[in-house]
Amino acid sequence: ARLAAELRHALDDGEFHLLYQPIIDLGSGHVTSVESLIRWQRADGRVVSPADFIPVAEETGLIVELGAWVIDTASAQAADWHDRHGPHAPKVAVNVSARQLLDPALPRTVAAALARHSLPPHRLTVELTETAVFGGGPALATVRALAELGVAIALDDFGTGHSSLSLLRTCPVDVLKVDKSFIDGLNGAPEQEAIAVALSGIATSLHLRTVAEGVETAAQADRLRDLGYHHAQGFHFSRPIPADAVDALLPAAE
Ligand code: G
Ligand code: G
Ligand code: MN
Ligand code: NA
Repeated sequence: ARLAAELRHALDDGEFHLLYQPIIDLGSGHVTSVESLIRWQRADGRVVSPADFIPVAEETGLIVELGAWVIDTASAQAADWHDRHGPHAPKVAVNVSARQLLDPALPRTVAAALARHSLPPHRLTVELTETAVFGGGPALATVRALAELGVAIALDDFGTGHSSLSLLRTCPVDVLKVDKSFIDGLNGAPEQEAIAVALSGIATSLHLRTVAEGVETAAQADRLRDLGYHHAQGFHFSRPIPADAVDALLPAAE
């Protein structure tokens, strides 16, 4: 209960900020998009991980307001990069939790942020987990409404949730983010590698883009390129970093 009250004040006092983790095109080596990841820096300077406060924000429902702040802030940043770098600007992904997806106003929240910042919809990606979408009903209807806005839909932590394959038929999906647990097994664990290979094949046949998550070594990156993965993300390339540090990784604006 105390944490819940503190989160409320933190939002009012502007104690949240976003970091951005680069997502790299394995072919060109360029940063083509970034995933926004929220951080809470308390007044005393301590940084709290979202793993510790997102579940509380979900339980209390504050995630709806906090999520709207994330969507607006990430859209503003995406528009700023787009203004300065044009077609070479990184696209920006936001994480949306199960509770947010049950809010029927979510598509309006996203549409308002796009309009406020004049951001072309395809420059924003919404990351959802299979589990959040699973079960169809209102969550699935909301995903369809988001897709109709023109934002990209990514399935996060893919392969670890429920109902993976039937979901690819019923849910509009553009990007599969293959979970780190399968990537960890490359160069050593044949069964994990077999799954990473199969997921790449499925994605390619369905014309989905693939992002390998949690890439920590050059050997994994090389193997993923050979396996036909399009994009990769992980500490091997970059940790989550502030927006101005992303700028330094982009080709100089014309
Ligand atoms: O950045 P880090 O790896 O510590 O993130 C931990 C977890 O918090 C991940 O599951 C990530 O998806 C989630 N997370 C990070 N930022 C956000 C956010 O803005 N909104 C939601 N709903 N989840 C987030
Ligand atoms: O659930 P989601 O995929 O949104 O979680 C993103 C989380 O994964 C972030 O907290 C981020 O810090 C973390 N992460 C990103 N790349 C790596 C990596 O290469 N290794 C590890 N251990 N964690 C990573
Ligand atoms: Mn994610
Ligand atoms: Na993930």
